[in-house]
Amino acid sequence: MRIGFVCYPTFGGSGVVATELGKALADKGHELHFITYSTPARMGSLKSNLFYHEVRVTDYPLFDFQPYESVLTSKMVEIAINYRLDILHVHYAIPHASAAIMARSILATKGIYLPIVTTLHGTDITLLGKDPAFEPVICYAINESDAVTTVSKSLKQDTYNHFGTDKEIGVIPNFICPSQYNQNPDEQFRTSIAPNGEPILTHISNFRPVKRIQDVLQVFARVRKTMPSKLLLVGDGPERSSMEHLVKSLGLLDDVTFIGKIKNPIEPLRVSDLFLLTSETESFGLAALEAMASGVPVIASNRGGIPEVIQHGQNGFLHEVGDVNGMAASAISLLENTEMLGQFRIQAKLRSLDFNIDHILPQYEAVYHQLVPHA
Ligand code: GMT
Repeated sequence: MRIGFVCYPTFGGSGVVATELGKALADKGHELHFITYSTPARMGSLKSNLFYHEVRVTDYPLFDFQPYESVLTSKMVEIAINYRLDILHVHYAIPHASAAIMARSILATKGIYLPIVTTLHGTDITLLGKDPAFEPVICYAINESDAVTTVSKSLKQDTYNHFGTDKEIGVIPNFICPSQYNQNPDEQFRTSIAPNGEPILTHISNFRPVKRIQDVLQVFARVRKTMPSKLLLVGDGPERSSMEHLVKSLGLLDDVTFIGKIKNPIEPLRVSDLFLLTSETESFGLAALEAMASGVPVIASNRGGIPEVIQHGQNGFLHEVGDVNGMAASAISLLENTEMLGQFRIQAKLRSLDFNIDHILPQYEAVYHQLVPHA
């Protein structure tokens, strides 16, 4: 099948899921065309059936705001025609799904049928979806897509709640590729972070307010009061400098390391003992699943799709949003009990295998085949 993929090329969860899915589909023999404004962060090396088409917006002096959505639409039309795409799979509602609907209409005027699969990832529904500036466009894009999927049952319910749509929505969870998690930890890196063998707690995100990184720091401050320990913060975003100030005012400068954006989050996960995800909400929590695949239990908030991934008391602990005392108590109880921590590590890895890409990829293929039975 010839499939167009539109996604954000960044390190954000939706871009990562789209890129890994696209690569896996190409490995299975499909022809994959990524259409986006820069090379997807997790793209890796190109293959003969894996293409990247750049959407380049020309900087006309007339525009205060560059019309990216129009240029993206034109690119989708061009690629669909030139490469005879069978289907277009867009990740994130805006502007990808709305642009795709426009592209489909343009193609229809040329006698070309291009079905659109839209995968909703979270903030397109839970944050932007609530904003009247976007709501009508997102709702239209959902209703007009040929198939819609969400990455968790919780996000499906949120979509119904926010948009009052009766569109049929399939749930296809996010996934991991287990083979990426088989390497040993980099002991030199571990020693550089925790020279005396202290436990390492880790958080990875795009440092947006929804992640509540202040809670990560408050949890760590409580753990640090009880035992020598280290906190590794991976990623970057709008909250980073205020969090650096908070680290200073909590007196944690010697024990917290900000390592910024990195290409491969599995490297820090391999040296971690616990993962913290204190978000206000998460449609799924891909970072938590990646931690579990690395054998790292997770302390998290019990919101959104997180409970569909982490099993409380087996491979992690879930608490109310903002319950930093509860989260810290759970973290301390695990770190103080090496036998329990070992069990949780095994259970975390086992649980992650429920999300093996080998189970998930056929679910997407089934959606494509339903829309294009003869491709
Ligand atoms: O986590 C983010 O803020 C990035 C965002 C994105 O759209 O890239 O992530 C969302 O999609 C991920 C992949 O499906 C999910 O694992 C994340 O839970 C979701 N983030 C939120 O719902 C806040």
